[in-house]
Amino acid sequence: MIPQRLEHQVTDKGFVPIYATGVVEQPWGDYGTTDHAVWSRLYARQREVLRGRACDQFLAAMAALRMDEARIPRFSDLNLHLERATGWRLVAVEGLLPEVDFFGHLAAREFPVTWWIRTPEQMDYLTEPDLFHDLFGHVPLLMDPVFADYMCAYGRGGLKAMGLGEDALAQLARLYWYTVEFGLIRGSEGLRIYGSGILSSAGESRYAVESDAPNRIGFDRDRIMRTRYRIDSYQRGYFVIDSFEQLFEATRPDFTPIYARLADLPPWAAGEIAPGDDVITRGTGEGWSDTPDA
Ligand code: HBI
Ligand code: FE
Repeated sequence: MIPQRLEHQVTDKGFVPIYATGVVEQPWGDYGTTDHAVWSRLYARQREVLRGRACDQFLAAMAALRMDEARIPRFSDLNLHLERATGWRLVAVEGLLPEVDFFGHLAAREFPVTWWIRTPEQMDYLTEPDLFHDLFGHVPLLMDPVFADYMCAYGRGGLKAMGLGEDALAQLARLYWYTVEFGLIRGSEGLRIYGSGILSSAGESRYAVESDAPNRIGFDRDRIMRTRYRIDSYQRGYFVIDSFEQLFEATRPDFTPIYARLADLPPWAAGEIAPGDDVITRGTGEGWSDTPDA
């Protein structure tokens, strides 16, 4: 899809054209020395942290994409690899999009990437997704054919859920949170990371795989869709898939009757173990605050 130019917007990076559904042109020439240095430091740190912690598909995709470690990549360069591998392409956006636009992009196999990068003071934490989270965290797995199809199915499911009300959207958001953002996968080498929220965080990469504090529970779609999550701390529970095929298969059925059935059941707290859970590790709960779940 060629985005339609709607208007221009003046930002602190200059005069940026705004396209339909939030798409802008990546203002690559406007990145400064500090922007490239932040990318480079974050990239180098995660390259070390993720060895032996990220799943093989992520590590292989990073090698295939040949992202520049010294400078922020141009989305147009990455699109050459992505389009050939799975038909996905990146579009630059200002930040979080309205759900309808976000789902529409995913359904069209377009991943919206926030074009701006955090400041050196925000190396370890920021409250909204930036370029490092979106590009480093989300984009490599779009090179994997099965994961790429899961993301597209999620977008189509999201568009459909928009007509079904808030309960359906809340359940679908939990599925996204506990898979795309904070998912773990188990293989022959043990637990590995595939969730982008973990992959883009040095602290949570170590915590999610090695800490005794969180629960780790075998993937269960309906259980996840009933589970609250944390937005201001590391997760209290992670859900563990065996393969991306398992993930994709879980999204194959029509969710409409599933949403209706689950809406009548109470939600699980973020740190809770539910009856019937396939408990891989039971967390100690160390360091959990008494603030409420999201
Ligand atoms: N927009 N750019 C962007 N990136 C996201 O990850 C995103 C979004 N809008 C909505 C959204 N995520 C959430 O509502 C998901 O749960 C769908
Ligand atoms: Fe994200």
